[in-house]
Amino acid sequence: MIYNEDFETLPRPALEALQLKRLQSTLARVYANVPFYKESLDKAGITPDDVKSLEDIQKLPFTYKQDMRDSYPYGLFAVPMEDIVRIHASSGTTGKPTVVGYTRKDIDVWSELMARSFVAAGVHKGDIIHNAYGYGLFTGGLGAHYGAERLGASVIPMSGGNTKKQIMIMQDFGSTVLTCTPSYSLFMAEAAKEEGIEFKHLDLRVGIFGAEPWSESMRTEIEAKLNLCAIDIYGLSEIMGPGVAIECREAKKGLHIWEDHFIPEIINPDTGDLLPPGEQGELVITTITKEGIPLIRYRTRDITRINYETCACGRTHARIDRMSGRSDDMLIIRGVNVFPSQIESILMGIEGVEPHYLLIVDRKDNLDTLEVQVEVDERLFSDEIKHLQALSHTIEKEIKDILGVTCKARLVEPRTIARSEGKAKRVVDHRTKG
Ligand code: DLL
Repeated sequence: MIYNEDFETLPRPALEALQLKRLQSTLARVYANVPFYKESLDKAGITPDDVKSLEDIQKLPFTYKQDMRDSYPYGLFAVPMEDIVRIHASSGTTGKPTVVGYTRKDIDVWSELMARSFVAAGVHKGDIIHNAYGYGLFTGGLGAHYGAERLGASVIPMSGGNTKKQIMIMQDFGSTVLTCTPSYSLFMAEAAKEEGIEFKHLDLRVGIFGAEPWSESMRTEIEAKLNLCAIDIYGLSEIMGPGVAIECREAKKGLHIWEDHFIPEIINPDTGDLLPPGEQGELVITTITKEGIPLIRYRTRDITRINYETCACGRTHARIDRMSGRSDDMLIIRGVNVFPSQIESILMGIEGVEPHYLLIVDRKDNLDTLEVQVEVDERLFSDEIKHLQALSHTIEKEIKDILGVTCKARLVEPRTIARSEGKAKRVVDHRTKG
């Protein structure tokens, strides 16, 4: 099923023509209304009229998260405050949050793109959507909520937290779709087990998980534990919120990015040069219909690949790969680059290891150290010490063989690693950065 057949299956030449038209109009708007963009285009010696083809986008300067921080809170807004009907913010790890504003039309477009995303994931009007993304400044809760209402499904506005109650509601209300972070879904699976409730007896069919990196092996684990089809959804508040891209149920191979509203590019993060399709690099997004806070060539820091091949589902919009992580979350351990998701993939492939882990990075005697704390199966934990030692050894060896990183595996008892109701914290880095 396709929600908006006309736009989602638009032949690429028509799609690209639409993108160019929308890009030109966005540039004219930001040049006239946002001093930051007037300055940055003037500095680059470009006027909106110089953009005559989609390739010309490469002439435009990038926008960084720091630019949003520098203009905190409303400096990059392109419309007067009286036209802003909603404000969200993303909490960075340091300093002030990044603030975004939406006009009524922006909310309308966002709702449509979330509705499209739901349908791509196999959700329909008759579904009961249990929405456990947090409601508040975070875009997850309200983004999914408005999309569910636009689709006409029944949405349960749970937000995160109170996990036991979540399970009861899911069971009693007959929820068929679960929306939350992948890590929270596993926490729910665990809580249900403690309550003696089996997911296979619930009505859940589909889970729409995102807001944090997760691996293909984590998907397998979630699908087995929650007895549903797990779909990856991507988004970021700076660009809109959830629903920038989603996997289609038919192929489950890459996330369609809604190209009639966003222009994606993959660049080499060090040089800023465009990379050919299929090569891994940083995702850069230009919004081409947003009114409140349009962004030109926004550096997402998310690492992925792009694929323009036609998809089995009939959608013509490009697909991006499951995110490997953010360039700023990439760990450099004794010179080797590692994403937490790569370690996750290895752990999930090892028998007896549970999907709860924490990476502790430190520096001792000028050498980086990595400790991989991971929970193990209850039965294993009460097993003989030599089995645990063998398991630690396997983990250390696989990580060394596959990623080239030396680590120390520390097996911990079930339920010792903190659970998350939102985005999971996977890394504690004790090294002083910079
Ligand atoms: O996390 C929006 C969202 C809500 C997406 C619900 C999906 C579902 P922010 O809080 O601004 O917005 O965080 C955005 O989260 O740049 C990525 O690094 C990461 N991220 C989001 N979705 C995924 C995903 C929301 N599916 C940042 N896989 C992004 C990996 C993701 N990382």
